[in-house]
This record gives sequence, structure tokens and C-alpha cells, in this order.
Amino acid sequence: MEPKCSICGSPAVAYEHTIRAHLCGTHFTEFVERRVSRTVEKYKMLRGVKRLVVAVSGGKDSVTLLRIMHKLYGEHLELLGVTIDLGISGYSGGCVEAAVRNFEALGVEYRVVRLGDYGFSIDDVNLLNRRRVLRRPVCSVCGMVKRYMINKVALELGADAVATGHNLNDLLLFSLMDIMSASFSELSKLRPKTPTSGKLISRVRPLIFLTDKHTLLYALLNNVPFNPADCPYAPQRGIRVDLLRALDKVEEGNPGFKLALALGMLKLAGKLHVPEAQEGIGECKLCGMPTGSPGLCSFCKLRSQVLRAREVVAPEGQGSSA
Ligand code: Q46
Ligand code: ZN
Ligand code: ZN
Repeated sequence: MEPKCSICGSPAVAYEHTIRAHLCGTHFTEFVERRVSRTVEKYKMLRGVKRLVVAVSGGKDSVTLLRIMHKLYGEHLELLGVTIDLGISGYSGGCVEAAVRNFEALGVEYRVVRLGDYGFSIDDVNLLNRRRVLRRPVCSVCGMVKRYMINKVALELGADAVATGHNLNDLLLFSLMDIMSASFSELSKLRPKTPTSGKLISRVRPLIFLTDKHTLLYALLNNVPFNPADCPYAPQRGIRVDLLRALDKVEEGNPGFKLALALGMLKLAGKLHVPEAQEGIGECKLCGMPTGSPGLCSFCKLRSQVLRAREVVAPEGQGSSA
């Protein structure tokens, strides 16, 4: 027999083990939105926030975030959307398109910022790595680039905070990797909300207690367009992939494990000493954005490295196949 919604008796679309209930589409949607609003309230994410930038990559997490923030808070907040074109061929175009479709469908004012405007792309970083003129893991470069660009545009837009679509899996992966590498100062920054510090705009993560299965089903049930493609640089194997599989396996036999682990990690992070607004102590000599080290910020350092490295390979380096 088809399972029925434990609340209303309609055909169920999901079993939510953390509340031990089968849920129909309507009640699943309500469950997800309630979890977001409780997270926002628990960590006072929107206290003092009038202008909120939602960073939308175009994937299922960020489009779900935009839809929910618009639905729950759109009337009380000035919502602005930002999406970044990272220049990943066969992927970035679909991401930007999905993000823009969502902004326009909701009537949210938005900006598309392009890494190409700085003279390089994530494809360039990958190509230079392959040619061994650069040794920077693509995803860590990409993460830094996104943080920089989102903060910069949020500052230009006069935002009080930036909301990002990091989910439960992201939180667990980041924290476990930080522990593994004894990066306790990184772990201490693992907060659902980080405050504004100088030119570093506050970050809030309303989806940290939802998994990607939640966001996928929410997007599908609510006709939220998203780019279903995977980034070509997303790791297919390695410790992160294995860790996620292992976490899901434990969760299967022990419903609620991931949520409990996330809460434990957040408590642990909360007890660690946060290094004094490290990144905000100085300003980049080139772009004026915050930096923890004297001279150039990480983004400007990377940019000059990439532009220099590209000159080295330019003569025979035409055509940038990934
Ligand atoms: S976009 Fe960028 Fe991800 Fe692609 S290159 Fe890696 S970090 S996998 S979320
Ligand atoms: Zn129902
Ligand atoms: Zn800079």
C-alpha cells in the first residue's frame, strides 16, 4: 500500500525520519520551510538586517534558499540576488541561466558578476594546473574566488548580510576536514552566522540543517528551476566523497545522526577562540578589500599569478580544453 501523509492522509512523497513522519508534497514543503525559519530564528540570522543579498549559484540548494527566503521574508526585507559566472565551460552558462530565471520569476533585483571581467576563468586555473605552471586545487581557488566576489558585490550593494546555500552535508564535511587537518581556527569560523567586520559582510546559512535531498525534493515539488548538471571539477572520488557516503550510511541506521553531529560541531566551534577578525585587519593594496596579510588579498594574488602563468603558456597554449 502507498504510504500516506502522517498529517493529512494524502499520498506521501517522502519519509522524514527526523520527525518520524510520512509527508505529502504540501506538508513536506511546510516542513522544509519551518526548518529554515527555525534556523533563522535560533541563530538570529536576520537581526538588524534590512538588505539581504542571496548568493545563488543556480544549483538546487541556492535556488531553494532564494525561494524560501523570498516566501518567508520577502515582504519585510529588501532581497537582492547575486550570481557569479565562473567561466566553467559547459556548466556556468546553465547555472547563471537558472539563477536569472529564479530572480526574474520572483521579481528579485539581481546582479550577474563575471570572473571573466577580471581577465581569467576557473577553466584557466584548471588548464594551468594541468600544464603544471600553477599548483592550486581548482575547488579551493573557486571557493576563495566566490567568497571574494560575493563579498565585494554585497559591499557595493550596501547589503547588511549575505545568505548562502550551504547545507548540512557541507557543514559536516567542512568541520570534519578541519578537525582532520587540525585547522581549529578554521573550525572556529564555522558559525551559522558570522558578524560584519569592517568590509567583510555578515554571512548567514539558513539551510545548515537541511540535506541536499531536502532541497532537491523541495525544488522539484515547487517547480523551482535549477541547473541539474554537476560541475566538471566536482571530485568524483577521494576522502570527501567517501566521507559523505559513510555519513549517509550511519544516518540510514541511526536516523538523526547527521543533525546531532552538526549540532555538536557547532557547539564545539562556538567554544573555540575566534581569531580576531583575521581577514579584516588590513586592506588589499590593489583592490581595497579586506586581507589578513600585508600587501595583496588572496584574490589579487591569485589573479596576478594566473595572468603571469598564462603568459608563460600563451604561445603554445591556445585553446583551453578542460
Ligand atoms: S563550482 Fe567551483 Fe564547486 Fe566546481 S570548481 Fe569546485 S568549488 S565543484 S561547489
Ligand atoms: Zn499532508
Ligand atoms: Zn585585492
